[in-house]
Amino acid sequence: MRRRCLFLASRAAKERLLLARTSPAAKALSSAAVSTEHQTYDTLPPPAPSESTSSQAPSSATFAGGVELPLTSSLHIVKAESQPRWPVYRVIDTDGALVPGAMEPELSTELAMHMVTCMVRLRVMDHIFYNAQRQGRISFYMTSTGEEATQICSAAALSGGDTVFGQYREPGVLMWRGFSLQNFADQLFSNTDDLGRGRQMPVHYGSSKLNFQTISSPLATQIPQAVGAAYALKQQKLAQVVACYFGDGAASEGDFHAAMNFAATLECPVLFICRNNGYAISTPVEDQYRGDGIVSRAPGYGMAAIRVDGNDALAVFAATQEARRLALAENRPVLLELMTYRVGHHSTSDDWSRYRMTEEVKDWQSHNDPLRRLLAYLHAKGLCDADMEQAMRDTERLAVMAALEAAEKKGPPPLQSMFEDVYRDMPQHLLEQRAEMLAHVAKYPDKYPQGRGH
Ligand SMILES: Cc1ncc(C[n+]2csc(CCOP(=O)(O)OP(=O)(O)O)c2C)c(N)n1
Ligand SMILES: [Mg+2]
Repeated sequence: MRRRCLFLASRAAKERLLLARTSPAAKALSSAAVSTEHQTYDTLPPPAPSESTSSQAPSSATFAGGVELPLTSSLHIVKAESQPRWPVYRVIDTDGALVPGAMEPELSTELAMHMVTCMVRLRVMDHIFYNAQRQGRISFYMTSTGEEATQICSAAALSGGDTVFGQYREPGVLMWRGFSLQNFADQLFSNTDDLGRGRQMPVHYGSSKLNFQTISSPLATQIPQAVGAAYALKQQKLAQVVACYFGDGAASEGDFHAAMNFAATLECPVLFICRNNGYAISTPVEDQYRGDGIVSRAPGYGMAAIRVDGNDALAVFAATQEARRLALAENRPVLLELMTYRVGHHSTSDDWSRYRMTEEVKDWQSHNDPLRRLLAYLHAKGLCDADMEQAMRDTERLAVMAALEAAEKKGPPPLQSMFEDVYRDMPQHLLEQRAEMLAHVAKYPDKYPQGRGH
């Protein structure tokens, strides 16, 4: 009976196709055929035998794609809220103590100390550049306060050859890879040493040398691009993955869903690293989605996934390391949802006090700070104490101030550079535009800052 049913269904489909091909008017008939088919479908099979009364009833059947699916006679609509919540993987608790039963990842003293140094550096850098924006020295800035572990400890588990596609709140990944404080400062001032030559907003960093694709402002565009890059790596049989970072808000974009499905079906070695920091500017996650965060979407795409305490440096490191191993070994995407909290404003154009309570922010700062947790863990191991931490802060403060002051003194990139870097040989129309612009600047020197265009 099952075969007969499938046969009739496919015959109906063929008839529809033929009808649709014969005449435009047939479209109406074609849709009528659909409803007929539905009725036929409903009436043809025998009533589903109740599981308790017939031991002869098949327990499964083959459906689209040739998959064998279990059958049930119980009419039961599954509600998302009845599904169990995804647990959060944690290695150290909020006091930095090892969680009972957790395995410590293999982490050399050198690596652990480099992690903490980078976390301190990022925090100090954020503090100083945020204030520089408030003083009007730079036009825009975004801080990562509270999210340092998601960036630095995931980056620590990647290989330098892996390509990174970031959103905008991942300077720690670049920092881990060796982007210097001077590189950051030069980009923020759009000066002549800015690797992007002043063509991007502040914080939209990029570095081809460090395999970090330049940030773009429109949300989620990097996600399908990352999948394409991962597919290319796979085709070239390179033992590398792509790490793609994005926020909980970006995961609401259509690009996110398209990218997930492509990555799963094309079996691409890509790590989707979602920083779930509770907000997309002023929109809290309660208004962003109705499911269990971002991680719960992975099984729907046929994708491996893990939810991680993003403020636990060791958990982020271990989970990313294992996800990378899996992505490479099995050529498959892995989604990581790193649960964290955005302590600062969304950006210097935002004011968080308009949409959240001070107590909420203070609570995260005092009870769940990723840097405090890692420092406490290292302190217990005798690797770091308060004096060392203070010395680190002092060193980094001096280094950031030196980079800022040097960047501020540098002039802007030459005006004619805006015509470069797209074509190897500049086409005629750009040559003409460049000449016209230079002639204009030469004619009105008092209207343009000194040094520009020369
Ligand atoms: C396509 C698009 N829509 C809207 C925006 C404006 N916008 C910039 S950042 C942002 C919030 C993104 O939140 P999330 O992805 O959670 O990242 P977070 O800022 O929390 O790190 C929005 C809505 C944009 N840049 N691009
Ligand atoms: Mg967010």
